Amino acid sequence: MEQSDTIVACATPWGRAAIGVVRLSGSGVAQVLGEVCPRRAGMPPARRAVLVQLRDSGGIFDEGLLSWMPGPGSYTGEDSAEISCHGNPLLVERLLAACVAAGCRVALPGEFTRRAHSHGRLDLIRAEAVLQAIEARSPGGLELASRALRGELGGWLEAQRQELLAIGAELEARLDFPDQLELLLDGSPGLQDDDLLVARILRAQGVLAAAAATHRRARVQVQGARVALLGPVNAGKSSLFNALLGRRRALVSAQPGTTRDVLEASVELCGLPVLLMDTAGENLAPEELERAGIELRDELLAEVDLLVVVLPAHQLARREVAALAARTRAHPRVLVGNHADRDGACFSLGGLPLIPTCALDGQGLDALRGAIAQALVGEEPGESAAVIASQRQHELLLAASQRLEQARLALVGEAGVAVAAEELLAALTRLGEVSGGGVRDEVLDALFERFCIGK
Ligand SMILES: Nc1nc2c(ncn2[C@@H]2O[C@H](COP(=O)(O)OP(=O)(O)OP(=O)(O)O)[C@@H](O)[C@H]2O)c(=O)[nH]1
Ligand SMILES: [Mg+2]
Repeated sequence: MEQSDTIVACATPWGRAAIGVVRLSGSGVAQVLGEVCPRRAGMPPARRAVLVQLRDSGGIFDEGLLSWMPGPGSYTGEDSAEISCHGNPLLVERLLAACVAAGCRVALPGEFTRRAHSHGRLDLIRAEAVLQAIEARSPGGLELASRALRGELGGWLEAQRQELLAIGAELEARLDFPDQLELLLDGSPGLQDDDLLVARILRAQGVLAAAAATHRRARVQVQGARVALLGPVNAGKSSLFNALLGRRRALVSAQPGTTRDVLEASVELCGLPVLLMDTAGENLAPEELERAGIELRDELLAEVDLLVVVLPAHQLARREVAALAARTRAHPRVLVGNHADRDGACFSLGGLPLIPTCALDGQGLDALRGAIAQALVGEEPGESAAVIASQRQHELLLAASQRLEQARLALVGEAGVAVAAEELLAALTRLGEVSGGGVRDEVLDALFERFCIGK
């Protein structure tokens, strides 16, 4: 991948639509435009849409709107352009081919945003926020992305960095002037005694740890979670699936083995976007078709974030129940005792509590929704001014807070000021990496690969 290439990509989804948008970036854009949509008047005014005719070696094939955005004030920091043509994939394809014939290379996923980052137009926090804005599956996730894009997260991070720098200066002073510290402490109101410094490190560490702890909920808000209902045949999985969705999506019947294919539907549970899946029931002696359904279900289980194991509360002695309880032990799961309205219903299995539900009258559904949300995101995190949706940022903040903890322990223990100063420096480095300082190329590769082509 050459940074100097002029790149082109379609920035809208593939398919028929009102328009299709093709994006270009790089030093050769003006020349490419001169071939693909030449104007007698030369280059159009910057950042204004003008009507142009699109042409290739076969002649004029469409007309569209061209926006010319010369660097360095563009998204990528390079000369850039966007051409909106009519939204037929054949036309978009032809426009892309015309740009390639005029000297462009087709862009890699995320390459426009990566260029924006390498030209200093976007730090990594905002580049990741762009990705979140595209990926977000809930209004809450969009809000997080928008706040990070507006620089709130970056501002918060900078404030933490300044605080660590100030703590670092205090540590350095203790290292540089160990003998004169008494004197310095007396003479300089900026220098505090060790207890205050330790408290200050503890506070900074708590702030970083609290921000890192917001990650589980934020990640689900942005990416959504996959939750599968499974259980013995006739336990009422499809009935619960319908009840949670609030509409009749799955077939329900008293005949065991009703569900065979995996059914999926999106639903919001306690404000979290969830892809809910209904699956074929566990049956110890399945007929062939049912067995195929069970295989399909088992393939899927590796990919889900949470299992809702639906058990018939009035028939917990069934062999399928014990088999399922054992088989799902290692998965994150919520155990449900459905058919709570039946005689003999029991809500404990081998000492584990079951959430009582009745899919017919909706009893226990709110408790089930709450238990699913709780299992997905854990306890509500405590107050934090920053919310972290990116796994990468989460790990860095956690690492920084752990380094601060080490710094504090060094200061109160045997290790001493020099070790504390080293740990503090390491925490600062981690913090710097959040916005992109000193981040290795492989990390950038992995990050931008997750973008779509054309972004
Ligand atoms: N009394 C009572 N009946 C229920 C309850 N939930 C489901 N049923 C009934 O149990 C039967 C089986 O329900 P389904 O939802 O199809 O069960 P399933 O687990 O999806 O079954 P398979 O797809 O065959 O694995 C139907 O007749 C439902 O009406 C409940 O909570 N109480
Ligand atoms: Mg079913």
